[in-house]
Amino acid sequence: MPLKGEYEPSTAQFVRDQVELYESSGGTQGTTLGFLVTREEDEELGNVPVVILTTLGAKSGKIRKSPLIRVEHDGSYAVVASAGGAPRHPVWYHNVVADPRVELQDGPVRQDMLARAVTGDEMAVWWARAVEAFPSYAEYQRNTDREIPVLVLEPAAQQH
Ligand code: F42
Repeated sequence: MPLKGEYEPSTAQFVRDQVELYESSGGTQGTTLGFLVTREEDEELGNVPVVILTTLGAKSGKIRKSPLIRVEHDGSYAVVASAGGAPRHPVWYHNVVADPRVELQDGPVRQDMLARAVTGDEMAVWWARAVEAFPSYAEYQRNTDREIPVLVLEPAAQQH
């Protein structure tokens, strides 16, 4: 069931712009890292694919949308709360911890998903997949004492 509420764009202009282009193009444009890095860097990185995570604001109850690196395996996804290696978790992470019902848009496909934290061996498997998709994650983790959390998203329809 899609999340209900008033959309509140991010305070970061590049995030607002990427979400706007991604959604208005039906997931055909703005679908790579190009908004976070230069076009040349994006090409060098192999045009890293990006998904849009929709969460419910833990305090405001508003709809929040965050472009994130696409890390997918067999229909499940991981979202990595790296925030560029910042000392604090990104705010969207707290939203998902507070309410695991999220939406994920991967290109033209938008799904209701349920999020769960992963630890131990499962975390190691998903972390390896994340670093393979975006090697900078490993550098971010090296540069911060904060353990960068990973949440796995599975289609809500499959869970009863
Ligand atoms: N960030 C990542 O962490 N991981 C990625 O893989 C990633 C990839 C990526 C690719 C492209 C791109 O353009 C951006 C990318 N980002 C990635 C950045 C990501 O989209 C976010 O901008 C970043 O992670 C920071 O997320 P944030 O939620 O901390 O954003 C802040 C700036 C923000 O929007 N703050 C809002 C504000 O008004 O200041 C509040 C947002 C919010 O959810 N508020 C909650 C509410 O209730 O509404 C309050 C929650 C609380 O507990 O305070």
